[in-house]
Amino acid sequence: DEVYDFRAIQDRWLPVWDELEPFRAGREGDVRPRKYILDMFPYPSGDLHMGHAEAFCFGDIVSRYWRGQGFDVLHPIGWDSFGLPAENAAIKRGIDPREWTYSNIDQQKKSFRLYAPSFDWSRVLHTSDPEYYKWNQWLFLEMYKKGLAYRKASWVNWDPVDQTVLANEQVLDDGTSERSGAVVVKKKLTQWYFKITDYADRLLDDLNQLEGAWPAKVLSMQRNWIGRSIGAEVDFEVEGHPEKISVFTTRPDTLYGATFMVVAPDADLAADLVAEATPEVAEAFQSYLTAVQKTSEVDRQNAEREKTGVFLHRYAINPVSGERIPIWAADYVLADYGHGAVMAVPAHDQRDLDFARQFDLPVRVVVDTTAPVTGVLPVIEFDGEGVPILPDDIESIDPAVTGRALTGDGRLTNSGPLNGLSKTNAIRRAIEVLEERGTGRSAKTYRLRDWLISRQRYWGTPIPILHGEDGELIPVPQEQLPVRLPASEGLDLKPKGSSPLGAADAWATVVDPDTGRQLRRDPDTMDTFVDSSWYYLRFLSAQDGTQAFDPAEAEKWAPVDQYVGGVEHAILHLLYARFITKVLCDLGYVNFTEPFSAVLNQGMVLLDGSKMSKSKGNLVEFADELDEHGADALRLTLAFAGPPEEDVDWADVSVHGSAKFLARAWRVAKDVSSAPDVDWKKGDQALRRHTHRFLAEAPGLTESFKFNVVVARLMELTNVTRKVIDSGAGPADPAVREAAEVITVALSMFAPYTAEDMWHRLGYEATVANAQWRKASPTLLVEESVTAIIQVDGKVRDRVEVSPKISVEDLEALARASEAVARATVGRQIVNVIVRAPKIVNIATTT
Ligand code: ANZ
Repeated sequence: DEVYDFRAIQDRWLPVWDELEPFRAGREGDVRPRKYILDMFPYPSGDLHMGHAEAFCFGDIVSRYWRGQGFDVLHPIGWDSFGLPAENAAIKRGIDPREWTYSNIDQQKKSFRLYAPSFDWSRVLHTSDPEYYKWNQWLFLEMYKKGLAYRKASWVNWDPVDQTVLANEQVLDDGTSERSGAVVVKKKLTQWYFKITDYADRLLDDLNQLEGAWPAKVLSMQRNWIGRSIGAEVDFEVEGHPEKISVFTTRPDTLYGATFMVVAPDADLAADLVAEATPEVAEAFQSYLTAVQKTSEVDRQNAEREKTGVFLHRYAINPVSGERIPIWAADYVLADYGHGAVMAVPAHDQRDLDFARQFDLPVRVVVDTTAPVTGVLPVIEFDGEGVPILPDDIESIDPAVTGRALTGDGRLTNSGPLNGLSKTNAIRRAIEVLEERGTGRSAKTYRLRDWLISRQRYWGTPIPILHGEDGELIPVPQEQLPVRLPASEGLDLKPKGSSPLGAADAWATVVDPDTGRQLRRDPDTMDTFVDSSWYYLRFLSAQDGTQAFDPAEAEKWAPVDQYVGGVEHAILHLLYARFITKVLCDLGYVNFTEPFSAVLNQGMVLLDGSKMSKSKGNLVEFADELDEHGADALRLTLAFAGPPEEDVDWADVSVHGSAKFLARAWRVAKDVSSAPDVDWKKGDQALRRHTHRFLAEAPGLTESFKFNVVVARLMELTNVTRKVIDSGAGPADPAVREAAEVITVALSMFAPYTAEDMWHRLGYEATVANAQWRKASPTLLVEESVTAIIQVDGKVRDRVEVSPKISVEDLEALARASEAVARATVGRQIVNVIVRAPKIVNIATTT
């Protein structure tokens, strides 16, 4: 007897699929509705790993499902092939980053081919190809024209190991580099930025339209990252200084409680203020600044840290009270948030209070938090006995005494025109007062910073700008794109703080054909997040040499219906792709504002509870698993392991179990002995009901990503089918064929090779990938019935067909409604009814 042999099955069908190219989307004349399913494209470091196996398995289930539902599905693949790891590996091994990158891509392509995700291979792209990065340069220039790409000198995050700048997003919470692990320091450099802050409101507000379709966690991470604060901008005159200082505050209601001002020592403003200071003050400031520059951002934001600062011997004037307040520099104020300066209200802000207590500055309460505010009950704390803890006397809540700032609601006091108002009303009134006097206005501030895109590294997209000796910036004309990367031969790629491209003299020097003057190419390359911010559009026109993408194709396919990938991209990549999509929409290239209509984040593949890694020595190699168990068993195992959003522990799964099930399913198809045109209606009714229940439930389960449940239902249906084959009408029963076909089509989402072989054995042509899901028949979804007997005074009077699950009440109601029962009880009274659902009802009457 023939046995299930996954290797033979793989060898048999792979060449057939290569020939058929069943996953080419958008063929001429295809009128099916469309779906665009996208997996986050891989980075070519080595071969594919188990994480890839999992993510691409889920994306493929979704793709194959929608094909089976009658859609023309676009499921493309490409490589995110620029970036530091290639360069670092190249430096370490002395080989060309190009060679390293493309040989890894070849390896991954081979592995993918065997793993068999349903990719449209005609649209492959690699971001390191000039045909691709040419359009990064085009995008850059489009943004430059609109003022959305600009240069500025500022303090940037500097990775001293990789010797390159990092975006804020690439600095971890502990202040180290996401890439090298080095402690990130600050360095002042002139760099290129994309003006993402212009889009902050839209990036925030448009998240509302993704509610429910994106993971809630990702939405909240995006919201926090953008971090919008609403409040006011207040202008303060400075004695003996020509310019006013503006501060951002979320609490303009506390303006009368501002007893000093603090500026960030590293803000230009601070340098301005000490410009005319006495040598002593200037010196104290300088040495403080030097110390601050060695302090990490994280330490500066740590509220627990002891407050430090220097008095600048200057005074600001409170615009509403006219009060004169001292100006200090302190590092708890950040240079690049708001205006880099705060009005300090120590009574109501903890950081300001800590500072005031450290340096003996006045504290003035302007919100009486003990006074009740209409509609808001004061918060009272209770001790263990349930006795309210109340302050003994008013002094006990004085912040200057307790060291605790009063941040709650209350009534304004010591505040002139604001006295008596609640916090919310006082905020509104304070803004009105400021606006009337022209010394302030309502304002918003964001945590989001502009996107720093310059990198001082080799393996990336050259920035298409020429520099004149006078500092003039000249965009490279469109017809000269791409600006190709020079060969790496002869260049020192080792990080040294300036881009290796600057040393490629022949490449970097350009003579202006019109004027004959010498120009130099910008030596920096773009952050690779630029590459991935729009790649989903390039797939629509991957071979188009005349434009980045065809807007007509974008109209047909985009936005992406389902995006699948890791939660590690929850902030950066998704935010940048959303931003660039909005830019392209504003430029008229696309007619939608969000790139990804739905996102699925897969969990991680762990081993023994921890993340797999080479250094831990707990790596399960994808290639080994693929070789040992075959693509289908591997894919099925990943789908069956649990909800896709959750982590999978490889120690807990059974690939053997999956392989056994595949063999069982395969034998069902092999055993079917009826012809394809057999009349299903004549088949075993119980099996047919089971099959149609599966057909009714599997689509909803698949669409809500409950792949593991679908697999479980498939296993059940396979077992029931096997029982019918081994008994009753046997393999010739038409219901057996029906079940086998349904199993085959559904199984093709998880195990395409096995399903293809089953499809062939059932008498059909390749490929099962084109087979359509059948609709569940409503009549077969009605439950089986049983016959209930109704007796009156011990005599059978009626029989009714009821559901085996009928309730006692329903069955009694049916019995009482029976005409036969009515006839049998004429002139009598029912005194007792005993119901044994679903079989029997006994009615007793007065006799
Ligand atoms: C006066 C005030 C009184 C404030 C009060 C708070 C409470 P979020 O919510 O994070 O936006 N601030 C403004 N710019 C700053 C900077 N560059 N570095 C450090 N702190 C800065 O915080 C806004 C508040 O943070 C602002 O409101 C300001 O202090 C401070 F009872 O102004 B507030």
